[in-house]
Amino acid sequence: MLGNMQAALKHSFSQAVPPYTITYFAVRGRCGALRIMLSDLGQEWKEVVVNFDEWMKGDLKKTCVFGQLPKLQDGDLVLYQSNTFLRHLGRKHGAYGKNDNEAALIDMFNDGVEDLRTKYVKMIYQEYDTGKEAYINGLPDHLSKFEAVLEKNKSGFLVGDSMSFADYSLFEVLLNHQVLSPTCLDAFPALKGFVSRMSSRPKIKAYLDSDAYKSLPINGNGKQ
Ligand code: 6SG
Repeated sequence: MLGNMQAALKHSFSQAVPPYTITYFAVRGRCGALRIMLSDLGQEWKEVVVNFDEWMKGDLKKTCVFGQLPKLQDGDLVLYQSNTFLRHLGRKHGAYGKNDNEAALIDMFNDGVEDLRTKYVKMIYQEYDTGKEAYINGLPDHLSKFEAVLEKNKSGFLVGDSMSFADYSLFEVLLNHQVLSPTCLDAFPALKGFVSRMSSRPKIKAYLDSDAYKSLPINGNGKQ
């Protein structure tokens, strides 16, 4: 009897607790795409917010595989590296293509997005005052590559005819770039259409309209 009750309690408890926990600083940063993806997939998650003073004590840093956040927990599985999170969710929730070839192309485009994200982060944290203008001037060169892909693949997604984790990552990086330079997509109708379609997916729209999203700065140094 007690065993049954315990089993029942355990069952209801495990349903009430979100399967995913994100541990990160109070920024969109490297969890922006992940949170949008979780929202669109209808997944619940818990946030553990780490502040600067707590982080500087070093105790948490010591426990992190690469000494950095974000961390994603999925039950007993503990992951680091933001693009690993996207791949994990892609695998679990059917957002990693229909076959190995599509998966390889999705990896390729996600790595292309990562290259742009890395350049963006470097400009934001290391050379915002001196390098922002040159960065914006150089953007069409990067954006035109993604424009060409979306123009060619008529489905509206980067690969095949369904959503992948790379689409969420591209979408989020484009949102950040529209904050940096509101007109940056004007010459790219396919990218503009992509952002508009992604933004109007009901679960993404609800998340982007939420305080949880709006209250977080894009970056940790107040620049955007
Ligand atoms: C910073 O670089 O947030 N992790 C960051 N910084 C702290 O001690 N390749 C992996 C990945 O994709 C990169 C991880 C990433 O997951 S992300 C980290 O751990 C360290 O290295 C950008 C971000 N910045 C906010 C921030 C961190 C330290 C200074 C500014 C928030 C504000 C102050 C403290 C915490 Fe802050």
